[in-house]
Amino acid sequence: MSTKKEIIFSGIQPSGNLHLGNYLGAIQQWVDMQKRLSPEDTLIFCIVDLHAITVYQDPKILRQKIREVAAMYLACGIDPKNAHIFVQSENPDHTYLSWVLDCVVPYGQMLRMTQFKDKSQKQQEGTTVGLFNYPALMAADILLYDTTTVPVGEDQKQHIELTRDVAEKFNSMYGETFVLPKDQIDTSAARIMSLQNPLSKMSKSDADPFGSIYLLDEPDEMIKKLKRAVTDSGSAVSSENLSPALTNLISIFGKVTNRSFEQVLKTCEGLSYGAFKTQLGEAVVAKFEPIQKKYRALLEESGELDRILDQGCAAVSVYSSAKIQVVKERVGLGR
Ligand code: ATP
Ligand code: LTN
Repeated sequence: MSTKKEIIFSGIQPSGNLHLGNYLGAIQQWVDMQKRLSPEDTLIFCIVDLHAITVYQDPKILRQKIREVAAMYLACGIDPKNAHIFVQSENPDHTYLSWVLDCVVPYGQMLRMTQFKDKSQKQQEGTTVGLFNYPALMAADILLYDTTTVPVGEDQKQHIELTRDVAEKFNSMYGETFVLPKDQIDTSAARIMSLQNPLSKMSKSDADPFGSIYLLDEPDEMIKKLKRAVTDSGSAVSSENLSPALTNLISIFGKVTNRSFEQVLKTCEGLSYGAFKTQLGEAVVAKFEPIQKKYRALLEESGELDRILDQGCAAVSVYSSAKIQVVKERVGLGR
């Protein structure tokens, strides 16, 4: 990390079970950044429950998922001594700034958001104004803390571009207020694809359970899903003929064993698809078994989780409330 003070912010929606894409595209980067942290840097990881309700969530399940996502951050190695972990809806500064930004973001730019186009197509008449405004709330999350770097998967790139644009526009309308953040995308895991359809991304909201490996899947389930993963008409791993499905599986293998794509390809060259998938399954299980153990222990010790989330929220509120004061003054809100 550079010598300049970094403020890192990211979040995941508690909208379902976390999967390999969330881990490899987001959480693993966060853990790596934490290892390279310098004492002046700040890490903030949020459970973005207000974003989750842009698509209907069963209230009882949502409450449970919020705790589960928080426990999963910790089990994967985020250390509350280094990072603030908090629940988005517990800090009302996010919704406050979101409204102000709604009044700055051009409507035409919001219409171009590809995530909205995809999700609204799936929701049809269930599409809400919240789903449309989603990127303004995300911009608020990021801008409240003078965030410099946002580690995410590739699908979030456009939202971070919009965040920069809205920050720039606000600064030019009202005076220098927000820092322009940049994204950080791990190109080797930017877009983990569904195991059943290598042209669509692995996603919490995928209806086909065989498309995703969930971090809490039982070991035999993980192995079964990988065995069932679609490949192509070939029968053995060959660098001559790499289909999107095989490329995805090799990327996953590389990431869970800390090797490059090329290293995996070299050692697996010539292996039958069956043998390759068995090795991959064993590697995925070996990676997640210790995380699952830690996760279960954390959920049992529920007091500890609450303490961490309370402390996280108290700490971030100090930053965000100061920023809201500046925003009010700049915009002329209140007395
Ligand atoms: P949903 O299906 O509910 O929209 P999701 O599975 O896309 O959820 P998010 O909560 O939107 O997950 O994403 C959390 C983080 O995980 C983001 O940084 C996102 O870019 C990353 N991410 C999600 N899916 C993938 C994927 N398939 N590959 C790489 N990164 C991913
Ligand atoms: N939109 C993100 C989740 C998210 C987020 C953020 C990520 C909400 N606010 C701020 C980074 C920074 C997604 O992954 N779907």
